[in-house]
Amino acid sequence: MRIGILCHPTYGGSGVVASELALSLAENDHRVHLFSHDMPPRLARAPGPVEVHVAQGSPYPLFHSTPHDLAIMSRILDLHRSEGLDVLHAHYAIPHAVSALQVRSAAAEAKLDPLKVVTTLHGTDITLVGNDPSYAPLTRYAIAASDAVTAVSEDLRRRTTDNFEGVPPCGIEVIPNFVDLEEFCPGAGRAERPSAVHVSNFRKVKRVPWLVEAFALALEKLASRGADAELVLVGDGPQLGEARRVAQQRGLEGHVKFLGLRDALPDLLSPADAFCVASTEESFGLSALEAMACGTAVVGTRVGGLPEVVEDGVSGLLSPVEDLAGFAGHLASLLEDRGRSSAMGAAARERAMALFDRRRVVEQYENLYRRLIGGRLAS
Ligand code: GMT
Repeated sequence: MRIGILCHPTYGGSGVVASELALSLAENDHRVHLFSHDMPPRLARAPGPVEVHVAQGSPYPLFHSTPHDLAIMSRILDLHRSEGLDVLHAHYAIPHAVSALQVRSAAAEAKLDPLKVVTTLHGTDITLVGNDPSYAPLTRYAIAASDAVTAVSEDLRRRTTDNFEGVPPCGIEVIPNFVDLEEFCPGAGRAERPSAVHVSNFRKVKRVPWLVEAFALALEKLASRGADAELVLVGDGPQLGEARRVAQQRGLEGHVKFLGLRDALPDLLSPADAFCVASTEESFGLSALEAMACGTAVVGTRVGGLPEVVEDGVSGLLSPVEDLAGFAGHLASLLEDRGRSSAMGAAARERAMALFDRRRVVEQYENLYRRLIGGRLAS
């Protein structure tokens, strides 16, 4: 199949899923083009035969900001005219699903080969951005007009049909996120000092300062029993400064490490006794899944699709979103009882293998594409 993938060039989340999907499809001998306004970091480091198109557009005094979405749409249309695409797969509803639909109608107008649009909803494109009154009408249109819509969890499918009246639940297929089990795998063993790790873009929804507060409480519990631990924070974003301030106020120097943006995620995830996710919303929790594949148990909040990824009490411990003491208690218990954290980590790896194996999930996308273009492929 000739497949175009349209995504944000993000370090995590939908940018990673789109990049890994593009690489996997190319590995399965499809012709794959990826379109974005910058190079997605996961793809930049991979040698796979995906053709990447970075389109940014030209600045012009009349434009308030350079409209790279229009430049991307032009690039896709141009490529469709010269090489042809069967499927255009948009990751994140705003603006990509809208851009893909616009290309589909421009192609029809020009009597080019018909192009099928698949939209994958990732979370905040529905719950925050897409639901904002300034975008909601267009999000609703994008969902209704796509040839197929997928959501990364049952929870996101439910929230989409609740938020956007008139969208039938059967019209959205759940295809979960996935992980490469060879790249993300258990390493040589635990670090000597018990440790917890967190990876994110430090946006407000991730509540990193709250997590540092929870770690401070957990550390108090451990210290009262003569034990020690550290928290490793990986990533960068708007709440980094606030997280640093909380760490300083709570006297956590020497206990909290800020590593900034890092690529060597499996090496950072696998030695940890726990992976922490303190989000107020999480449609899936891809970094939690990557940690699980590395054999690391998750301490998290019971929000969104996270309970579909982490089996509470088996592959991790979840607590209600406002329960700081409960979260801290879970964290302390895994940092203190390394036998328990290892057993949960092993169960987490098993779950990642059973439900979220890259090869099996990519096959679900291929089947969806084939269903959409089946007749044409046969001819
Ligand atoms: O909202 C974000 O954090 C960004 C978004 C993305 O596009 O990067 O992340 C969402 O998509 C990920 C991939 O499907 C999911 O694993 C995240 O849970 C989801 N984030 C939220 O729902 C907050």
